[in-house]
Amino acid sequence: MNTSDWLRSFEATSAAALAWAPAETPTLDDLEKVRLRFLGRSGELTELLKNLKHLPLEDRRQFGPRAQSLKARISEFLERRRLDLECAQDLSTERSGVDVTLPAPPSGRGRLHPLTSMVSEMTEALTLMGYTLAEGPQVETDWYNFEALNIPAQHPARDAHDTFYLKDLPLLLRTHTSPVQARTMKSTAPPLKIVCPGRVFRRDAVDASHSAVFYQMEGLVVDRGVTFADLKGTLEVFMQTLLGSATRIRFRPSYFPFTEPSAQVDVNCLLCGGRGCPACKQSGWIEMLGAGVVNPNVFRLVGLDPATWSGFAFGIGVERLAMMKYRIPDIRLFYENDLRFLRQFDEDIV
Ligand code: 2U9
Repeated sequence: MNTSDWLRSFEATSAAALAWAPAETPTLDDLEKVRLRFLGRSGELTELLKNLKHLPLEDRRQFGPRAQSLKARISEFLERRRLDLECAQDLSTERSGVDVTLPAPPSGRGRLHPLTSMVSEMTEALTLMGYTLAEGPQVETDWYNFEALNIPAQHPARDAHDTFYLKDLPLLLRTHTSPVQARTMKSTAPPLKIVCPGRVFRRDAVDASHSAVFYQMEGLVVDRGVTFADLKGTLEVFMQTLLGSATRIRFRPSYFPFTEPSAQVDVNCLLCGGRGCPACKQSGWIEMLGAGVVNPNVFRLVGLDPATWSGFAFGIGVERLAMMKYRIPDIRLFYENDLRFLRQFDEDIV
């Protein structure tokens, strides 16, 4: 074969190779046919390369590299298409049983824990009435948790607080949120109107209505000339905001070391509408809050003059309210994080 014959073949092969367009959806077989046509043992390019040796040295030097580069281009192109095809086949539903075109399953939207939303709702009911949020540490000193609240050592009220003490430290886990109010009264000059929600701890035996960890919300107002009537009006509006405008409350005498006089406050039973049911022990009322007029001793302990300042305070258990509002029979449900329970509180996604 002379150079001009070789060149003619080379041009024809190049044109054929460059004109070759894969079928729209080539199969692996299509690709193999193309590979054999050009690069097979007696493929068009293979033959050309074999014939190179019959050309004069000069011509070999000139045309050899062009033929090699065409071979490399075809090889590389076919290899890339082969990998694409294999990949597509692996992903195909038939092969893998997985339809990669399906939309991903919803990842699930998080939401606030029902107790967190209950706390927010309760806090908002009071901030609407002009209260400010106040928070404090969960680990407290004996002074803020007890002494400042008129519960000195040996006071019988301490027994009811089954306290967790920290090992080797003069500290405890707060048994109520009242130390937050004591701290605020010491740090901030009255008048004050604060709402103090938070986690509290008691070494109680756990059952359907007791948990060693629970949430409380307390409110405190300190001003000149505050009366028991202000307390009654506030709690009525507070409960009506949370439970509906038909809600009624009633006061019964009680005792707390930090308030005098003190009261237990009941709301009419939501479950039976006041007619009487097992939840309200047939009375039509459910005990919901504790409250009272701030004891002058508490003012003195935090450095305020009880002749000038007066106030009222109240406390409410968050779980207890949520249990009545959502008819939850067992406090432990709030702390087990069973998704079947938590999902019942999913908000509508708009
Ligand atoms: C200061 C002065 C007075 C807070 C009060 C209650 C009544 C009360 C309980 C309700 C249910 C706690 O979660 S519960 O068990 N709370 O009955 N708390 S008056 O009085 C204060 C607090 C701080 C300085």
